[in-house]
Amino acid sequence: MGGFDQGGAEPEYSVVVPVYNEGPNIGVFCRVAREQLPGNHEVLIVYDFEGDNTPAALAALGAEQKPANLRLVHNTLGRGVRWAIEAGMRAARGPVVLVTMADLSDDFSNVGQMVARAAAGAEVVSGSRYMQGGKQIGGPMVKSFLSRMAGLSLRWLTGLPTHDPTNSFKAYRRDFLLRTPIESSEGFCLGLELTVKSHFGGGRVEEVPATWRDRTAGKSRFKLVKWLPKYLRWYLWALRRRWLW
Ligand SMILES: Nc1nc2c(ncn2[C@@H]2O[C@H](COP(=O)(O)OP(=O)(O)O)[C@@H](O)[C@H]2O)c(=O)[nH]1
Ligand SMILES: [Mg+2]
Repeated sequence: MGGFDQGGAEPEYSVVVPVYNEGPNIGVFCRVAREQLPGNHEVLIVYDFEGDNTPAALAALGAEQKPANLRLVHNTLGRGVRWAIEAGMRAARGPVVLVTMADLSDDFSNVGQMVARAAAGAEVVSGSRYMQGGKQIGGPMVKSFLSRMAGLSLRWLTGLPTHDPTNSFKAYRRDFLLRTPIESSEGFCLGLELTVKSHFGGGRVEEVPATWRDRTAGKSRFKLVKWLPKYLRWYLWALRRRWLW
């Protein structure tokens, strides 16, 4: 990837990784990030509370086992992944912010393309499991089904230019994030919120094929029943924006 001077203060992109007791996973995450993330970037690991086991596990790693530009960010905005992601976005220094997960649910093969498209003007670039070339492996059937249906139907009903607006694996332009308040109260639905806000605000939304895998270690903290209404809010918001005014 071209772009910024490797020695400059500003990285080409920032990688935001929310963590909740990912001590057992973070070493492998760091290795894969070192090996596979392209270009000049920084990695921001965002934890919520002092007792979280991720910072200690990171401290036990040698410098050569971690991404070169790693920053640990203590999220003080509020507990939970919704606030952790925003804390990471606010701490990011690159012009493009990539959100991904510590359990390595996202495949990094197309990160270069996602970042390049955001750098070229797309406000939101969705990693897309439901377009040709994308894949979803494992995870609860109901969750996958609802997420796929939400994405495909929104695309048909509102013209949203991605098959997969609910995937959290996305690249955002930081200038778009800075002028777009996040209203979602919890969970991961801020990804859907930002995607529909960009599109209906006149911004460019694009997608790149992505593969998502369920975690192999630890437990998912995704609360399907509790968070469903939060997704529905932005689903209906998009429908109204398309058809009522
Ligand atoms: N900071 C923070 N990160 C969280 C929280 N819950 C989950 N995460 C992180 O969000 C990412 C995805 O979480 P996960 O439970 O695997 O969700 P799933 O992949 O949708 O099943 C992982 O990196 C988690 O460590 C939380 O309450 N706070
Ligand atoms: Mg996961």
